[in-house]
Amino acid sequence: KVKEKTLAMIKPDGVEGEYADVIKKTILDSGFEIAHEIELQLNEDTAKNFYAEHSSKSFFPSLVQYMTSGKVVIMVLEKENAISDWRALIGPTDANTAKETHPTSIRALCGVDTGRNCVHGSDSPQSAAREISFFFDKSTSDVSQRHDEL
Ligand code: DAT
Ligand code: MG
Repeated sequence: KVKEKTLAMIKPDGVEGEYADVIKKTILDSGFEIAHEIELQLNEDTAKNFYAEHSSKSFFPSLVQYMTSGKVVIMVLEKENAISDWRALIGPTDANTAKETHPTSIRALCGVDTGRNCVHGSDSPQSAAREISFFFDKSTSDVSQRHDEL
């Protein structure tokens, strides 16, 4: 079967809370390969562009503030059904819902509420393609040039 790629991100409170290693172990134990990985600090423009689809929402300023509050770890995950399987593994957007209904999910593990939910996952093949090329140079596995521009 054909492998699929998705974009995963450990958000600032996940990195600060030192959840990166346990999240990466969960990723590997769940059969994903980590094809690329970078750690960086998002600036305001990058966070706004990444979440452009939410720019008209009332929570947008706090989302941008949160996403620029510390370093993030961005990964390209690869396996069959990577997009939907990663969404299932992270759980619902609201970490409180995750704790109630998906107690083994990553957002149940390290999320706080709807806004601070510690991880991101692409929600569709279109989003995955956009988000992977947003952070990583398509033609090469050398990401340094691309992320130096962010
Ligand atoms: P997801 O991250 O599950 O794809 P989304 O795309 O609807 O969720 O929203 C993107 C991020 O925006 C989400 O991870 C956290 C923030 N967010 C969404 N809804 C929110 C709300 N009602 N209040 C505060 N932040 C919210
Ligand atoms: Mg989303």
